[in-house]
Amino acid sequence: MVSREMALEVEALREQLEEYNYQYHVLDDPSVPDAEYDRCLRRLLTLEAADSSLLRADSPTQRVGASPLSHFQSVSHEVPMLSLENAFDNQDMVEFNRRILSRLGEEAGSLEYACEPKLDGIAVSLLYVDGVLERGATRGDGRSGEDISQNVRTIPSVPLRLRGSGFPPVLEVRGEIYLPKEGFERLNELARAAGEKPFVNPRNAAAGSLRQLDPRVTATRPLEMCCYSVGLVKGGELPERHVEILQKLKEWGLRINSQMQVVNGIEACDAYYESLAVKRDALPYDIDGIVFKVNILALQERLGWVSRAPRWAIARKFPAQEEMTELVNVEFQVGRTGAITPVARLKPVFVGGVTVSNATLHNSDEIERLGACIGDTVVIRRAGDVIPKVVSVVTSKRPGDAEAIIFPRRCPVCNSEVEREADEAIYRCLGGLVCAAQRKAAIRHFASRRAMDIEGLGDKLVDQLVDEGLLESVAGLYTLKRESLLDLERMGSKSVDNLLAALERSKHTTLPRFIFALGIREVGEATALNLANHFGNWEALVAASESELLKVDDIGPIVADHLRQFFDSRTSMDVVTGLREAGLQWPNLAVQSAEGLPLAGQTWVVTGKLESMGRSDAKAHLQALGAKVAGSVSANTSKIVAGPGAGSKLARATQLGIEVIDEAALIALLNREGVSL
Ligand code: 5U1
Repeated sequence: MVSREMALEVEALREQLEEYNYQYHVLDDPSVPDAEYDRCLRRLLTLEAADSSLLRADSPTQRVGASPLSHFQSVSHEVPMLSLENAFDNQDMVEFNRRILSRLGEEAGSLEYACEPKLDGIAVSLLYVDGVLERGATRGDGRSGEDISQNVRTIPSVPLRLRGSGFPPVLEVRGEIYLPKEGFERLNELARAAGEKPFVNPRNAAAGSLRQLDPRVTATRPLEMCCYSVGLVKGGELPERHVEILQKLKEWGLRINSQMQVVNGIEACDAYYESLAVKRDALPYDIDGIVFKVNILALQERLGWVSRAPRWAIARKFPAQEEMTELVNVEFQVGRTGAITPVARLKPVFVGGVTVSNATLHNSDEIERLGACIGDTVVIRRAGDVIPKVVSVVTSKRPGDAEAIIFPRRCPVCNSEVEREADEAIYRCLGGLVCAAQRKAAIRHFASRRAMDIEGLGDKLVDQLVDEGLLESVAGLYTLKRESLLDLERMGSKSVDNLLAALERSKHTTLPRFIFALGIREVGEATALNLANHFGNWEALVAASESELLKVDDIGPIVADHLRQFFDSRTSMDVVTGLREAGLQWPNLAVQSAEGLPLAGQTWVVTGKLESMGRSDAKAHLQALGAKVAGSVSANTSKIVAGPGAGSKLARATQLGIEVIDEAALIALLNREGVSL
């Protein structure tokens, strides 16, 4: 017999868990760490296990209750799930608006449009009867789809029971199930680690996850649901405007898109499209366009629909991020550290808004995984500023004369031996500075803006200087003769003077820049800054033992080893001597003790995109205030600064109950501490 107290506690726990879920998944504003959620869930599981009469299908414990299916049942959509007409430019939008205005006649004027991103996921329908999730189904052909209720129930942003009151007794909600970018990366990292084939893109991963017959597999996939309309509605009243309906869905516990806006007139639709095009890459999910809908339902009804698409809505597409093209050849590039990267030479193809003719193939493991051959038709993906990559091979289109890709046994530039380090997917040329490719890359890095900032020393000039035998190492830059520079292509006397002046200016540098400019493996700007602050001068740094190096913030055994190798190398240190003899100088730094500084003793983590200052500046400012800045979140982390796109680090911090601040709060703190930005 269940006691009244037990029944009340079960009810209270369910309500509490639903509230936590709502805050986390719908409002994006969790109020408690994950540990508290888990504690309540465990307590509820214990109580329900003690007496099965307490169990209910809509309990938060019942998300993964069901056993695997043998197949999915077919379900018919009483109200068909429509698709959308596409617009590819603003002219198509103007036409769309004109058609609507002419159908509606005079009274329409400047129409109200609801605008929101079109998520690149899988369209689904959720059926709620008396507020309880009865069924989840795929769109299928729009008239009938598959019953994926078991899988849909595992998605935390799908409420098993609607919140509040006032929802129609029968309410079918429609939307997109998708994998956020971060979840997709995590899933693929796990797949790679397990030696499995990674997913090609987030959409395929979401589709594959929903197609699982075993809901326990779906439950491991970080899927989310975002709602954009209603289908079948019986009983009850819904508001008169589309966005008001969506606001209601949000009140009832369903996730809607936070970018949604109502605008007046078609020009404003164009402005919305352009503003989202700029934001597109920073959004935590993939979108393939913007959906515009006539906002007033009475007008939607008057407009009706034609051949499965409503006349009152349209999707204006962004340029495709994936296209097919031919893999014409594979070349091997040697980088600054000798890493050999296969680069796909492609038949030019327009993708993601630009013409792409090269794409990275990463390493030999990736070529093997793709199973690519020269002559293959391949799928290229270019999202935002990301380097285009080959994501898959269309094997059905393989020509009879396709050729295998053979990784070179010797360096394609200097013919030195090539080595594959244990646990590394990368082959490296062992030629060091003997290899012209490594020398060129080292010089380019040395001259780059964040290193020695030598204006006028472009890539083409570096190529010429090395190829003509005028430059053996970065030290040689400072002994270049005016006459030999004048002999080079595109080098008039003005360019030569400018370059010589830039070289002269660069001699007055800072210790962190100098350390960074040397291009020591794994020593980026932040590490160079840590080293400079810790040791204060070059001599102390060079004399530091491996164990002393390990005391520096963020330096582990691998970086310490690379540093020692550099300092122990005769060739490297000869280059440094050459640079100092040429007059390179920097002020020594006071060795900083964090003691007494405002953030002394604190460990911070910076993650996501920081719009105005960038992560490396944020780190440098925090370190200047005495904080340690770590690369990963642990129980020792004091605070985390999270910008848009923050993923697993933010999730872990939330789980551990660590305080999270955004860039604005960081700037406010830096201002309070008198840091000039
Ligand atoms: N954001 C959004 N995506 N999407 C897809 N709204 C939207 N509306 C759709 C579809 C297929 O269809 C309407 C006709 C409800």
